[in-house]
Amino acid sequence: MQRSSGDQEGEAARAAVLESRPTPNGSLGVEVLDFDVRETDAETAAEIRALVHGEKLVVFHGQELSTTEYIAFAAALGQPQIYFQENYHHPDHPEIFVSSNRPLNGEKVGVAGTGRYWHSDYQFFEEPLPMTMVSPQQVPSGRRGTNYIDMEAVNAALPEGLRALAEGTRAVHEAKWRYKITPEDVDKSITEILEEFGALTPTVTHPTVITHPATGARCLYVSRGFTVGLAELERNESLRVIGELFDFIERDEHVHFQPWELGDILLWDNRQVVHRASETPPGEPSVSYRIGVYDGLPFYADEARGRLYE
Ligand code: 7UC
Ligand code: FE
Repeated sequence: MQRSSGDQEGEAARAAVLESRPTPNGSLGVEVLDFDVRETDAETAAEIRALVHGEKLVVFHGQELSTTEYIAFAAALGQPQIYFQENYHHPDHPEIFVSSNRPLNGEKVGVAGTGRYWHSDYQFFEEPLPMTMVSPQQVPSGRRGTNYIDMEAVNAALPEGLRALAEGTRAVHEAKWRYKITPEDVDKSITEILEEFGALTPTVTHPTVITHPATGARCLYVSRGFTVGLAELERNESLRVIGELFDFIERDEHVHFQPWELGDILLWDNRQVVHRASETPPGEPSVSYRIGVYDGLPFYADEARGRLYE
């Protein structure tokens, strides 16, 4: 970050303590050098939040943290989230969302293979999750990591026709199609499961293009994972337009792959990127710990806040 002269107001204006450089082989994000996240104080926390808002993805390496130290880092940055479904929780630490295909102390823990589709976390709630961090605990051999797409860049690159169709609309989001069956669901019909989970996660809308509350960046805010339509368009037209948006968003040239190494923490801004977990090769272990962080700002600056869909 640049040292700014004089003005001590605002997070981005403070003198930089952290050193960072662009991620190697990537088009998105920075990696922070020589910093132990256990040393995060109020000033470095403000600087990290500003770095996430400015760079969208921030990667820390070589962090050997206990679960409590990991949660303490999240708490230094903001308010750690408790995920709304308990079956995702770490048994001793509800702040930790566990994506794991390996038992912990002989018991199934968390959910195996989460987020293997393009999405932004909590997009299906009226107040989505501003920041997510993920720390891999067991990394399978071969290619494993998280894919990201910069949605400010995508918005700027949208073909004129698509932009005109999306501009001024609200996108409709639902979680129920991604619901994962739990032992309690045995003997229920698919319809019952959808109704029950749909009642817990009612359909919401957000502006299709959102304005970042800290930077003013304009970001396309839809994903194939959770977005089911555009509210103002007739059903067939809505499906056609979101299909075109998804195909444009997911073009190979828009994708940044961030590989996982043990000791990494990947921290990103859900307002500005969509992400997708890479596949784990069959039989390989894959365990990661996620913590969501509320960064103290509204999710977006647009007046029309998230609301239920009528
Ligand atoms: O299992 C998953 O893919 C989790 C997904 C439904 N939700 C993650 C989130 O925070 O939006
Ligand atoms: Fe996710």
